[in-house]
Amino acid sequence: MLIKSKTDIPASEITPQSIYQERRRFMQSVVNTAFATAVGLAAPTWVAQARGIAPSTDTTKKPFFDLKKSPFSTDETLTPLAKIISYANFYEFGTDKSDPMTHAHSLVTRPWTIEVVGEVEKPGILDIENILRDFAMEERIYRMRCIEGWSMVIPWIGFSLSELIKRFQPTSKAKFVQFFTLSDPQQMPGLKYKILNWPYTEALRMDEAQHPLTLLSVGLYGEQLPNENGAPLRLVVPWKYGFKSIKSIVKINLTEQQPQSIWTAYAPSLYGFYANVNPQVPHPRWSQKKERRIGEFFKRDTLMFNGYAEQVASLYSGMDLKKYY
Ligand SMILES: Nc1nc2c(c(=O)[nH]1)N[C@H]1C(S)=C(S)[C@@H](COP(=O)(O)O)O[C@H]1N2
Ligand SMILES: [Mo]
Repeated sequence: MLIKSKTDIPASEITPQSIYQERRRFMQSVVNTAFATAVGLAAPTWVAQARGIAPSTDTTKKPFFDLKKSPFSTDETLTPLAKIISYANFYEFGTDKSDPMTHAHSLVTRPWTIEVVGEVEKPGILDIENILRDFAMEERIYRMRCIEGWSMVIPWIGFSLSELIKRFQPTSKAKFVQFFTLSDPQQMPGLKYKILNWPYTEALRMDEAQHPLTLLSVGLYGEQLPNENGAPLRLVVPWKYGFKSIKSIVKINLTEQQPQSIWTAYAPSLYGFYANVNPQVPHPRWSQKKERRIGEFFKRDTLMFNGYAEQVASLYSGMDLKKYY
């Protein structure tokens, strides 16, 4: 076994990605928990390095080990961690892409609970620590496309939303799943600006929510979610525009009627309930035909359902996707 010692490599050469890639290869080839722990201790510094600040000693940012690799993963080039953190939409912290990096440190992610209510036999509250302990986490590398025309490839960590929904036993009336982000002006400076009708909410149809691709994410790049990307728990729906993938969830409500989301309430003609990635349905402001993969120069064609048509197209058979945009 040949492992180059960390001390042989100048710090400037240790990028989050190179460590991560090296570690992935390593984890794939050996099962050695003691050594994995030693390697893992370096992990919490990656996010801090990417932000250009001192490493956090926060023990809630523990890395993940021995993750199952999801077969749903793409093998496209990963977007660098520094880009994922610094080019983010999280309006609770401001509307610029870099605002979350400047302000999201004030988000307090422990203790954190998620309340599940509505059309369920067993409404209740889950603690994030229990979620991390009880659900089998896996790595899923997904494409993500924003309606603004940029895209990324992100190595998420999480588990299918369907696993969580199951626990609360939906009633036969449950047709939609609605999500709420934390709304605390003390922690979220962007809430001062009433540009949107806070709290941030989103919703999925029940079959979309239960689709195996639909992920509840608790981490990326091998460690727990950076605040900028929606710590400690956020939704990831890879065949829909980014705005559906709601961050920092505190409440889930199962409903019989189709709920509004923050964006459909803001401008129903611009933001539809479905928001499936669809190059054929233009947005008045941004064409949806092409996209810029962050880090690339030339634009690429946007794929139907963001390239996940094989898995999800059947959810919409018989629907006019120009009408149900
Ligand atoms: N609570 C909340 N969730 C949110 C947003 C937001 O402003 N607030 N922005 C959405 C948009 S428009 C996008 S493109 C994605 C971006 O996720 P990322 O920054 O992790 O890439 O988050 C979505 N989830
Ligand atoms: Mo977005």
